[in-house]
Amino acid sequence: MHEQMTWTGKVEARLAQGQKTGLQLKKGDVISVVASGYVRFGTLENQWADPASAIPTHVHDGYDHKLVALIGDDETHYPIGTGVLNWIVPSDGELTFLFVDTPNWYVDNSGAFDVTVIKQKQVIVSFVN
Ligand SMILES: [Ca+2]
Repeated sequence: MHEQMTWTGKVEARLAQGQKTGLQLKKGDVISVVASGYVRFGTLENQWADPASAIPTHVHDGYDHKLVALIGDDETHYPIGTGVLNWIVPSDGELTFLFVDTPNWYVDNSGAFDVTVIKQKQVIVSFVN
Protein backbone atom coordinates (compact mmCIF):
# COMPACT_ATOMS: atom_id res chain seq x y z
CA MET A 1 0.00 0.00 0.00
CA HIS A 2 1.22 3.45 -0.90
CA GLU A 3 2.22 5.45 2.15
CA GLN A 4 -0.14 8.29 2.99
CA MET A 5 1.75 11.60 2.75
CA THR A 6 -1.00 14.19 3.06
CA TRP A 7 -4.27 14.75 4.87
CA THR A 8 -6.88 17.42 4.27
CA GLY A 9 -10.08 17.64 6.26
CA LYS A 10 -12.27 19.25 8.85
CA VAL A 11 -11.50 19.28 12.56
CA GLU A 12 -14.83 19.80 14.26
CA ALA A 13 -14.79 21.79 17.50
CA ARG A 14 -17.29 19.44 19.18
CA LEU A 15 -14.97 16.39 18.99
CA ALA A 16 -13.68 15.88 22.54
CA GLN A 17 -11.38 13.09 21.33
CA GLY A 18 -10.23 15.07 18.32
CA GLN A 19 -10.08 14.13 14.65
CA LYS A 20 -7.84 11.26 13.61
CA THR A 21 -6.02 11.74 10.30
CA GLY A 22 -4.81 8.22 9.47
CA LEU A 23 -1.34 9.71 9.03
CA GLN A 24 1.14 7.41 10.75
CA LEU A 25 4.14 9.41 11.90
CA LYS A 26 7.56 8.38 13.10
CA LYS A 27 9.86 10.31 15.38
CA GLY A 28 12.01 12.50 13.14
CA ASP A 29 9.43 12.83 10.36
CA VAL A 30 8.97 16.38 9.13
CA ILE A 31 5.47 17.77 8.61
CA SER A 32 3.90 21.12 7.82
CA VAL A 33 0.35 22.06 8.75
CA VAL A 34 -1.97 24.88 7.70
CA ALA A 35 -5.19 25.50 9.64
CA SER A 36 -7.87 28.12 9.08
CA GLY A 37 -11.42 29.05 9.94
CA TYR A 38 -13.44 29.96 13.01
CA VAL A 39 -15.31 27.79 15.50
CA ARG A 40 -17.65 28.44 18.40
CA PHE A 41 -16.80 26.93 21.79
CA GLY A 42 -20.11 27.90 23.38
CA THR A 43 -23.39 29.56 22.59
CA LEU A 44 -22.57 33.00 23.97
CA GLU A 45 -22.13 35.69 21.38
CA ASN A 46 -18.43 36.14 22.07
CA GLN A 47 -17.41 32.46 22.27
CA TRP A 48 -15.50 32.27 19.02
CA ALA A 49 -12.00 31.01 18.37
CA ASP A 50 -9.59 30.86 15.48
CA PRO A 51 -7.00 28.04 15.40
CA ALA A 52 -4.59 30.01 17.60
CA SER A 53 -6.83 31.36 20.39
CA ALA A 54 -10.20 32.63 21.51
CA ILE A 55 -11.09 36.00 20.09
CA PRO A 56 -9.86 38.75 22.42
CA THR A 57 -13.31 39.83 23.61
CA HIS A 58 -13.88 36.56 25.43
CA VAL A 59 -13.37 36.59 29.18
CA HIS A 60 -10.52 34.21 29.90
CA ASP A 61 -11.78 31.02 31.53
CA GLY A 62 -8.43 29.37 32.14
CA TYR A 63 -8.52 27.18 29.03
CA ASP A 64 -6.66 27.85 25.85
CA HIS A 65 -9.13 27.47 23.01
CA LYS A 66 -6.81 26.49 20.21
CA LEU A 67 -5.85 23.75 17.80
CA VAL A 68 -3.30 21.20 19.00
CA ALA A 69 -1.87 17.94 17.70
CA LEU A 70 -1.66 14.61 19.50
CA ILE A 71 0.57 11.76 18.36
CA GLY A 72 -0.41 8.18 19.07
CA ASP A 73 -1.38 7.51 22.68
CA ASP A 74 0.79 10.37 23.89
CA GLU A 75 -1.46 12.76 25.82
CA THR A 76 0.83 15.70 25.07
CA HIS A 77 -0.81 18.66 23.36
CA TYR A 78 1.54 19.96 20.70
CA PRO A 79 0.62 23.53 19.73
CA ILE A 80 -0.46 23.94 16.10
CA GLY A 81 -2.48 27.16 15.98
CA THR A 82 -2.75 28.41 12.40
CA GLY A 83 0.02 26.05 11.38
CA VAL A 84 3.56 24.82 11.75
CA LEU A 85 6.32 24.77 9.16
CA ASN A 86 8.90 21.98 8.98
CA TRP A 87 7.97 20.54 12.36
CA ILE A 88 10.15 17.61 13.42
CA VAL A 89 7.77 15.06 14.92
CA PRO A 90 8.86 14.07 18.46
CA SER A 91 7.30 10.60 18.73
CA ASP A 92 5.68 7.70 16.85
CA GLY A 93 1.97 7.29 16.20
CA GLU A 94 -1.12 8.42 14.36
CA LEU A 95 -1.60 12.16 14.02
CA THR A 96 -4.79 13.51 15.63
CA PHE A 97 -5.97 17.12 15.75
CA LEU A 98 -7.91 18.46 18.73
CA PHE A 99 -9.62 21.74 19.50
CA VAL A 100 -8.91 22.45 23.17
CA ASP A 101 -11.98 23.34 25.21
CA THR A 102 -13.09 23.05 28.82
CA PRO A 103 -13.33 19.29 29.57
CA ASN A 104 -16.94 18.01 29.33
CA TRP A 105 -18.05 21.19 27.55
CA TYR A 106 -17.57 20.10 23.97
CA VAL A 107 -21.29 19.54 23.35
CA ASP A 108 -22.06 23.24 22.92
CA ASN A 109 -19.33 23.69 20.31
CA SER A 110 -19.94 24.13 16.61
CA GLY A 111 -18.02 24.72 13.42
CA ALA A 112 -14.78 23.26 12.17
CA PHE A 113 -11.31 24.23 11.11
CA ASP A 114 -9.98 23.35 7.68
CA VAL A 115 -6.65 21.61 8.11
CA THR A 116 -4.07 20.42 5.62
CA VAL A 117 -1.00 18.37 6.51
CA ILE A 118 1.94 17.50 4.30
CA LYS A 119 4.48 14.93 5.37
CA GLN A 120 7.74 15.97 3.80
CA LYS A 121 10.83 14.14 2.75
CA GLN A 122 13.12 13.49 5.65
CA VAL A 123 16.52 15.06 5.81
CA ILE A 124 18.96 12.43 4.62
CA VAL A 125 21.75 11.73 7.06
CA SER A 126 24.74 9.85 5.69
CA PHE A 127 26.74 7.51 7.86
CA VAL A 128 30.31 6.64 7.04
CA ASN A 129 31.55 3.32 8.39
CA1 LIG B 1 -17.68 24.44 24.86
